[in-house]
Amino acid sequence: MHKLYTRAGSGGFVVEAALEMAGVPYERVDVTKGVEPDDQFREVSPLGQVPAMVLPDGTAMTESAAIAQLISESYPYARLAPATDDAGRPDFLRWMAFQTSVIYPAILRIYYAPRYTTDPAGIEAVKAAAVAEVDRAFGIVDKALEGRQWLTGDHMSLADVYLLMVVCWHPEPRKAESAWPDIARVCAMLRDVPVIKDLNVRHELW
Ligand SMILES: N[C@@H](CCC(=O)N[C@@H](CS)C(=O)NCC(=O)O)C(=O)O
Repeated sequence: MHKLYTRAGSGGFVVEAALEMAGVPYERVDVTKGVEPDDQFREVSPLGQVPAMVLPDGTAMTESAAIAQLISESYPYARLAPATDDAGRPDFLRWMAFQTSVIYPAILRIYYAPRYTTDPAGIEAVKAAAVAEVDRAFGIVDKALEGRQWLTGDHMSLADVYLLMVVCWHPEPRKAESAWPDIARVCAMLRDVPVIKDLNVRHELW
């Protein structure tokens, strides 16, 4: 069985959504924020971060986007991502990578700002620059959504679920409604998907 190290409100959200949408049973291990990781968790996740997953064959994996993508490939019947020969595949790969390499790290700079400067007086500046970077990135995603239903075209994918998650982490979680209307539209559709709605009872993202 898959074993998922996660925490409410964390990047574990997209992985839990993927497993649940695919109907894959998994064991959830809740990792408490701020508590020094024990040796077993550190072995699975050297940075002590969630999500981290141990596959049924014992392989350990970190990185939310990589885990989500692996699940989509392992259970293609769930249609969590466009197939490799689908026209939506390049967009899927692009937006998963963009979100995990541009948006997620910028959000970490907001909430873990002291890690990103050796100057205590610079913390607020780190946060302000990170918010500006997140806003710029959401502007790019919003533009890409113009005239299309989902990030990859006509079918919802994990790239959209990832987007909902990172939008909810914005320090002004309702900003999408006024600033990024197409992102707000996609998020509204997702909040009505039963699995996502149920998952939010635990994650309280919105
Ligand atoms: N690149 C990683 C980032 C994971 C990450 O930063 N997770 C946060 C929670 S959302 C965490 O566990 N932070 C604890 C820490 O860094 O000490 C991913 O995409 O999974």
